[in-house]
Amino acid sequence: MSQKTVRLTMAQAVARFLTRQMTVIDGNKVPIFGGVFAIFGHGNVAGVGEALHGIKDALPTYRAQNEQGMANAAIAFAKASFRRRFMACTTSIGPGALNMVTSAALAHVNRLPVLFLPGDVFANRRPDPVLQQVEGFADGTISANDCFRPVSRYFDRITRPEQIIPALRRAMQVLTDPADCGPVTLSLCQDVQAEAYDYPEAFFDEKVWSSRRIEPDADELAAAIAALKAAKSPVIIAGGGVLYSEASKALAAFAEKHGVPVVETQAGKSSLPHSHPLNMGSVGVTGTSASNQLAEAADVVLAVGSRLQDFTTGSWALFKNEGLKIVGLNVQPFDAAKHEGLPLVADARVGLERISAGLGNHKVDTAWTDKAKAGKTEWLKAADKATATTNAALPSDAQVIGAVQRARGSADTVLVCAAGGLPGELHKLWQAETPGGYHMEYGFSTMGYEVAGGLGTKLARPDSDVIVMVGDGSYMMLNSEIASSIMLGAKITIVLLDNAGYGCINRLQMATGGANFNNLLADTHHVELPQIDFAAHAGAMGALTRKVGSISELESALKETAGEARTTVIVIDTDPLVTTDAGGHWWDVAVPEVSERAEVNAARKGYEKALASQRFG
Ligand SMILES: Cc1ncc(C[n+]2csc(CCOP(=O)(O)OP(=O)(O)O)c2C)c(N)n1
Ligand SMILES: [Mg+2]
Repeated sequence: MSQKTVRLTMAQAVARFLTRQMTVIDGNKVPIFGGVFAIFGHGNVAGVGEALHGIKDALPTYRAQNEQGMANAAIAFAKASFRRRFMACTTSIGPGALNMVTSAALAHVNRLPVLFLPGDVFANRRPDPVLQQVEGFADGTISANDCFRPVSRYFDRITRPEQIIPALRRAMQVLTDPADCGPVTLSLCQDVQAEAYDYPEAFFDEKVWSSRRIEPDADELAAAIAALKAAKSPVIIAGGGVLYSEASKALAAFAEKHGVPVVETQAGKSSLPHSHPLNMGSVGVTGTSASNQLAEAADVVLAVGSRLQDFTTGSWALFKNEGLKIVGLNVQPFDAAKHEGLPLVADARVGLERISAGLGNHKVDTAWTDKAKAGKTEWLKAADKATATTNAALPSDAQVIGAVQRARGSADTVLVCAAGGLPGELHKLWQAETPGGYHMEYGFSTMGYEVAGGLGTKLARPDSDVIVMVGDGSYMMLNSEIASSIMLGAKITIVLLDNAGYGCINRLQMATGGANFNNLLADTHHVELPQIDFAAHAGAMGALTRKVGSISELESALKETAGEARTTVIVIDTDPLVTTDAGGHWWDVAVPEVSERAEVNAARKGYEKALASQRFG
């Protein structure tokens, strides 16, 4: 059999292949790759760079400022697209490539698809060692890119041009697989990028990908139905999998029909509208009192699309019911069986529908649902109090959240955040009405994700009002994609809360008995305290900026700049010490067993007491 072939470089084959991968969104066929972020250097400019130029009308290339930033933007694009679409990122070798490793881990933890195409050293080894080559004394096959291996769902190094055929096929399979989904790294040796090969034309045939919905196994389904039928006090934990499965309607129908209250993880928040009577809000360490009192009493927890990380489970001290049963409804068996759960390996939407059908008209005793509703009413009073404006000299994060909500909270808003004190406050207090209206990267909680994440979100959802809330610490770590957002005309609004340091870590330090040390700028070793003019800094990158002096000024600024086409940064000074007392739960942070500090010894006593309520499973 003679196959029709086309002679291309390996990099040209990659580029052409990417343009042929499609998916269907709302009935329209669209490219599954939303674009390529690229920072060129030796190792990708000649090979991949030439190839991307050749296809730039079919697949746009975006020039970013920092590899970690662009990778975070690409990952945010996938998250905001509910994993239906994703992006590729290409870098030079060495430092350019390694700048993406943190992002690879971020995507790995959060189960988000992204295709990394770092350049690699010469496969033929003739010019070795090339600039930026890491030389292993004992292993000739090692390059810097081996760092991607533990944080990639699929890693491959391309040392011959024809290897790209199976590698790209496998890459697409991983990127589109709901269970194995995560970062793929194809490490492209620079000489091989430029090498020509006669590729089969069929390799470039258009392929339309759809999302697989896994049906449950009959025995697992029967066990899950039996557990829920017997439950007196069931609770549903809605994780990110609910959003990725677009299962919000099925979840609402399930909760209403069977009277089961829903609590939300950081990744799962916005699964149900905040106003839904059975949405109890956030759960766990940053949970509402409404959610946590139900979780404490629950005899059956139906965990839907959740990794059950420590913030969700209160480090496994949250659930107090002796006979607790966890039903793990998850596409990934690894997650479904956690903590001796009854696994129900299935797509979230399909799983909810099948359990519901099995339950028929079974409904939990109304006393349990009424308790939930009463708890929510109580919580909403506490939340209103926390977000209301006072005449304190410095506002709290909660008050800033209240202002952003009042000024710009709508069905079109997407709130983006990742690290610092804000995720906890937002988890408790932000009121999201639309699925995906809350975009929190809290699997890895990576400082510096916020601004870049806002950019990626805007690229995925150009019609949304993307609002980034970020602390001064996170902003200082990575802010340069503000310039990219200006270049791309991708308007985001950044609310920067300046409390002059790492407020949340300072509070954690105090809570564990530590001295105030090296977190707030005032507590650092310094010759001069930095007085950072954040508005001037962001303005220098082209953003519109405002520095506001109060909550009411913030609200006005947010309203006035809503219609602006340009990325806007609004800076407000905040109190580093105040957080919302209501709600919340203990979190396991190991306190030193011996110390010369009396405060540490006291904290250790409290810690040991708390450990006693931890379930070990
Ligand atoms: C890349 C990275 N480095 C360190 C941390 C640990 N960390 C978590 S929050 C935080 C401080 C965040 O400061 P800021 O953004 O100002 O928020 P604040 O705590 O003041 O609300 C630190 C250092 C992290 N999550 N990510
Ligand atoms: Mg801060």
